[in-house]
Amino acid sequence: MNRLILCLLFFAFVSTASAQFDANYDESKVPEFKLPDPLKMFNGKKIRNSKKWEKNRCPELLNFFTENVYGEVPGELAISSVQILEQSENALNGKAIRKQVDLVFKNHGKTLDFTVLIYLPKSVEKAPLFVGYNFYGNHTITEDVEVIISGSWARNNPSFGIINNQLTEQSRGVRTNRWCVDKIIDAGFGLATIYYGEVDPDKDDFSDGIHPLFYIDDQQQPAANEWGSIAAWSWGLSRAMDYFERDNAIDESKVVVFGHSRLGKTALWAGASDERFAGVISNEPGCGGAALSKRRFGETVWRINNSFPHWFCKNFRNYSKNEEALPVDQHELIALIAPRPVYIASAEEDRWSDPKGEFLGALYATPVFELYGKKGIEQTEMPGVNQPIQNTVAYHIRTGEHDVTEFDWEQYIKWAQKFIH
Ligand code: GTR
Repeated sequence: MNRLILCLLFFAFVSTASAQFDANYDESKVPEFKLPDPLKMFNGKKIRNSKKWEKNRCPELLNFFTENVYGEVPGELAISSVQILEQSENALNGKAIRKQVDLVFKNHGKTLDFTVLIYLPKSVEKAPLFVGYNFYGNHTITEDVEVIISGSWARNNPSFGIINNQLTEQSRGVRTNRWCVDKIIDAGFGLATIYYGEVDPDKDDFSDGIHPLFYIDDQQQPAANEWGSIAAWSWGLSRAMDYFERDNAIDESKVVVFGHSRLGKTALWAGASDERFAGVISNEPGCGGAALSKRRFGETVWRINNSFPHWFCKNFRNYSKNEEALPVDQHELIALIAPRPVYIASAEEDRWSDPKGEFLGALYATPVFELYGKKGIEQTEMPGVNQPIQNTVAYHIRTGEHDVTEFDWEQYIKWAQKFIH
């Protein structure tokens, strides 16, 4: 590796580490703030029932998050063709069906495709399904040698054998720890996953991924109210859902969208903006996910907009170092999923994501679920570590760091078996 690259890597590391160091982790320094009431319209009118919520408040909140946080998708685009790249009735030692399905999109003379890897339990005729993105390619979630390696751009990670931004055989199975495929299949659920970089490479560059398919004339980037990468990734999940609706082996009424971290933010937005998802699991989504922005604990709106200028729409920058001006907060994003079940999870050592802020996001979303007679979070104190609260709104904080673990999946599976009907 040449010196310049080493220097750049060093500075990237130092600046991330110092960002995390500079952040506030002191509860006594959390500013005083007034949280918007999800059951009060922007004009002050109170919402008293689910009908009024659906007719008035839900649309105005959804509209605010669309225009000012994640960004609008500039148009509709249906799947142009579905190609089954590979399929087997004898996957995972014979207990599962495997399909690798390529979804192709065409618009304005441009094409994009992404591959959905699907495992379905043979024991179930029409399987309920978890769907979620992975960070380093479908072949990283399993040791299964038949899983096709994506040719799309990937962030370099020498420890996974990813150099020159290309995924390789060396990274097969490196993320099995985050996916628990066998447990999922044994519980009677299917699993679908997509490499997020195929929908939009995770870099501040709007010339690649799905965005250019919607550009008009010589447009170079989305407008200030149009989609960043999180909304683009959410869009991809909705298109995967379009496919699930066509696949007879999948129960499209029981698709739970899952994601970790930036992809946990994505899962929340996908669930909020597409009612076809039967439930949402958001693992350690932090700032711009489930954590309350107004707490300014750990990562802040300013920091996230600076470190990842492409994740949100440009309008979100109006709230950098200006969280008090936000007429919404992230508990209202969670509320948009009501009455469908939603699970938020934190990790004790993941202070950058603000576990308490994530818990409060779930807690303060609860009144909207209660409008439907559903149970949310009923205690105002955070539960102890490794002591999940599992209602329609579920929450846990486990020991350990920012990651997805077997403990997390065990809770998600148990909860889904109870709440996804
Ligand atoms: C961090 C970012 C977080 C979180 C995380 C991840 O660097 O600051 O918001 O999304 O990345 O996605 O792993």
